[in-house]
Amino acid sequence: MPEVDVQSQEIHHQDQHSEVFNPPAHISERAWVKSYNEYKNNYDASMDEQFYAGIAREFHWEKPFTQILDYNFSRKKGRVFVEWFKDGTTNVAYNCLDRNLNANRGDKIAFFYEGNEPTETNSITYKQLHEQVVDFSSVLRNMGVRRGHCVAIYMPMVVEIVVAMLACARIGAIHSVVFGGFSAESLANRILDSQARVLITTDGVFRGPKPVELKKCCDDACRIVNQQLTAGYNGIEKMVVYQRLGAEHLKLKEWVDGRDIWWHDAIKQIDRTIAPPAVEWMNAEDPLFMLYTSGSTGKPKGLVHTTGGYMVTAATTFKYVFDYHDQDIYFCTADCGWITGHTYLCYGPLLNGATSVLFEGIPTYPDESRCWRMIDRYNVTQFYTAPTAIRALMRFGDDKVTQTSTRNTLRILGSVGEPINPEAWMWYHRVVGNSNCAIVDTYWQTETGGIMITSQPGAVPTKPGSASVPFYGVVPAVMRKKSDQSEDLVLDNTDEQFKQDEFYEESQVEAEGYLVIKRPWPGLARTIYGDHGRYEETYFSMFDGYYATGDGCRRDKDGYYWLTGRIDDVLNVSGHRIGTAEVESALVGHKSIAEAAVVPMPHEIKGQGIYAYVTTKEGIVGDEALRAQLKSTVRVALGPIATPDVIHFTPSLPKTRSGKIMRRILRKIAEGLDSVSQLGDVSTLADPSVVDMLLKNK
Ligand code: 6R9
Repeated sequence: MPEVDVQSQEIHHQDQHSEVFNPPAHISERAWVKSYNEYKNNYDASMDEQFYAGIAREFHWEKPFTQILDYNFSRKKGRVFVEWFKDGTTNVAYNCLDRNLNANRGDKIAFFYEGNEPTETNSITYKQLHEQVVDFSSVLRNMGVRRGHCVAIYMPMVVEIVVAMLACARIGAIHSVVFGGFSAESLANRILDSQARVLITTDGVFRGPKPVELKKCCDDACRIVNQQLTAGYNGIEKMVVYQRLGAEHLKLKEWVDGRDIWWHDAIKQIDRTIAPPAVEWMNAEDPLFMLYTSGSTGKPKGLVHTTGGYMVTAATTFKYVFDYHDQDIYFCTADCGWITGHTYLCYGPLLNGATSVLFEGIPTYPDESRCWRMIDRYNVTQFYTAPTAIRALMRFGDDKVTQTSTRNTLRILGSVGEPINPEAWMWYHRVVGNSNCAIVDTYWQTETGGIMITSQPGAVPTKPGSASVPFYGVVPAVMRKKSDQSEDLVLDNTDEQFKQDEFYEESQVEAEGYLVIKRPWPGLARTIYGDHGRYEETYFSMFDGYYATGDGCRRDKDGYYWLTGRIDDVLNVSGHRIGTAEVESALVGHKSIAEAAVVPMPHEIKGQGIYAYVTTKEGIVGDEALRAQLKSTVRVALGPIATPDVIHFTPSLPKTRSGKIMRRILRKIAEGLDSVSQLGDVSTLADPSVVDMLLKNK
């Protein structure tokens, strides 16, 4: 990787936004890593596996590891596997809590909590959090949860979601957090896949002015689960309900005696005469949690993260990327239903003994200045959010930020979830950061466990729109097509078979193509729960010997990476991954629909919106009423985030002679291209007149 000329404020190639921002001096001075050279030296050192072994040894290991890394990324050579610190034993919850108590952080605040209403505030110290986790681990143990069992969690952002996650980790149970905005059906599918017997939820929650009935959703999910039981699996046997609202807000419509129990009652029932369950010492490669994410096919994948490697990646990336120091107050707006909430709200901060702000509400309630006021209220030093939130808040104007807060304590502003457009980047920098903060655009995935590509705030100059350079131990590469007409990177399912030998790894610094990673870093997910074949197929079959991210990218002359978006059938709506196949299958579930094809469309706030082409069954007219029904069908099946923005009725879909839908054409029409000449090659269509029809019906 070439040196970046940190003196120059301009870069000389054809970038639209060519400004380079050097790390502010006041940040570099106190940062863990103070210069590009220092970053580069560390990066070079991280090419040796001893680098992460050294970091791993800073944590408590009940039995020290003697092996560092063993792996195979090549299917041609056999089973794909990755093992870090394999013969060691440790416990992540112990390292998050007990280790901090031992380091005299017992009275340090772990979380400042702010509820949906700004008046609902609270805080919890490391000691108190530890007590709650130990108690809740007793509750789980009393319900028969043992090492290796899976526990499902469906909760809003209350402190108890972290308690539940850590209590699982403490006794070696695998948590599976399902985002509280997912539908009952999605929750049921995830429960069935993981065979969880215990489900933890809340009665409900207010999201802004709107009540959300989580317990009801769990009841519905359990009904769906109960219709699909298999030998040896009896569905949810225990549901623990944390009381967030109480009876005055929501009448619980259903209460199954013997199955359902209030969280506070379960705590009361703990037998204090017997010792709480001891910390379960886990092998480094034992699962810590699983988390579902959408892929190109209909069924969500339960990515499995293991103990030792994930712990090391979460802790290290948090420390360096947010330049976390002991007195800092860190605020991440992510929900624990997503990987960002796992790594950068729960595990990363706690492993560093950090103080964080945990926020239940939404950035626009009671008004659009909520987050900025919170930054002042808690003296936040690092703020981490998503481009979709930045764009949404930007729309309300600078005054909403500048007239309500000073944000003087801020040092670092993070972005995650999708590429951040330079306009939003500049606003974040200038308005939120008073032109005095470092921005870290962090590229990573559910699969990667932690941040992969980013700038370190005190060390690496930033270019708006580029995630910049790889983190320690991460070796990205760009795969390029030999016959590079570089038309469209996005894979089309009409590409008969993806032909590996048409690709090569670009050795030049400047390159454009598929982003892959060449060797394992500790936090990589090790498998898909119950389906290792699918794991190998999804991530290691495209390019033998490489982990395929599913993203396209460009690498500039300075070695900076510019992510260009997914190259598979995955949408990124407000930073959330949604498989086109999931939406399509929900749409064709409606009795009036024959076929559906879903593609992304540009969306000002969400980044990508959902554009659905549907054909109706014989004799059925596509009208406004049907449109509304279809939207609601998808909402019920998958949850509100998957609701299509546009439903386009068409008599037929563009198909090849072999009957495959040509999504390339549909994507271009959704992007607003409206003449046949702009749509590329349509000669392989079985019936080219379909295109005219699609354009006419727009
Ligand atoms: C952490 C997270 C992963 C997908 C990923 C990519 C996109 C995330 C990004 C980014 C450009 C960034 N993505 N961060 N693209 N710049 N800084 O979001 O995980 O929900 O699994 O999504 O999100 O397309 O492949 P996940």
